[in-house]
Amino acid sequence: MAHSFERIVILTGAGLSAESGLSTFRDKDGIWSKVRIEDVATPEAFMRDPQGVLDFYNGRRNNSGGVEPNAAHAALARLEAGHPGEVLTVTQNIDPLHERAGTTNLIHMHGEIVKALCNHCGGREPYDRDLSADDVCRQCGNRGGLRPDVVWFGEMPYQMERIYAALSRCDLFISIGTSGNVYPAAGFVAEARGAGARTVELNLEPSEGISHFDEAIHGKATEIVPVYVEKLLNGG
Ligand code: BJW
Repeated sequence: MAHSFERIVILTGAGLSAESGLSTFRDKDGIWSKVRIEDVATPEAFMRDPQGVLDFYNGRRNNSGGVEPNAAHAALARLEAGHPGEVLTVTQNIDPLHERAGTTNLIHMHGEIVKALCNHCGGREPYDRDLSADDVCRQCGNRGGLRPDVVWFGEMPYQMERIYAALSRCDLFISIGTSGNVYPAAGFVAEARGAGARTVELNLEPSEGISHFDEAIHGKATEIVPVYVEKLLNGG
């Protein structure tokens, strides 16, 4: 009988949403070829130029509103629904496409573009409008501290304890659409492998972490993820 896994952890990155029309970061025409990380994705950038940073994310929020989950998001939701064991999806993506495809056991480790975070009180709220540098927080009433609820360089990603606990118990780790440049996410494969999990990469091209994977399938997410998921759901 084919091997079946009990506890699966899936890590996803920008490549998963690329075919929905959202830009990746480090590909040739990616986001970091157009803006500098130091200007938009650090707490220092926000202190220096709050409205500039808010405008960048307002554009990203507006962009993600009209896009739809693709066949790879849908396949991962089918895996969660149909797999008899546990499936935890950890995404680095700030877009809402996993949940819109139906995934529920989901961690947005780099935050969510559809929420705002108050620098004054730490409160979070759903936010689908443009943020401006003099908006007032509905929870504490302070003006000027609202920012997108996203994790910038130098900030701690969300729910790390829960993620490491799942990595230490999983028997299959699947990394999809991520270049393996950004830590701590880039270290998850080594963590899972160290705990005895089988490690699989599904990506357009070999990632930085390729040597840590037991198996790699390279191609477009919408083509390779559904095929891989069907195989898993059929016990292999
Ligand atoms: C396809 C495809 C298709 C394309 N089908 N595939 C040295 C100095 C300073 C800091 C550090 C340092 N060394 C390590 C650090 C820490 C730092 C870090 O990792 N830096 C590295 C760059 C070196 N990390 C952090 O700061 C993190 N926090 C942290 O470590 O906390 C601990 C701590 C706190 C305080 C003090 C000390 C320690 C936080 C990282 C936050 C990352 N934030 C961003 C922005 C989020 C908001 C936003 O979206 O704007 O997250 S950066 C950006 O990169 C975004 C992504 O989630 C993340 C990962 O990118 P991803 O998803 O891998 O995208 P790409 O573009 O890189 O890759 C896409 C892949 O898809 C490619 O391989 C394509 O081939 C593929 N692809 N089309 C399938 N159709």
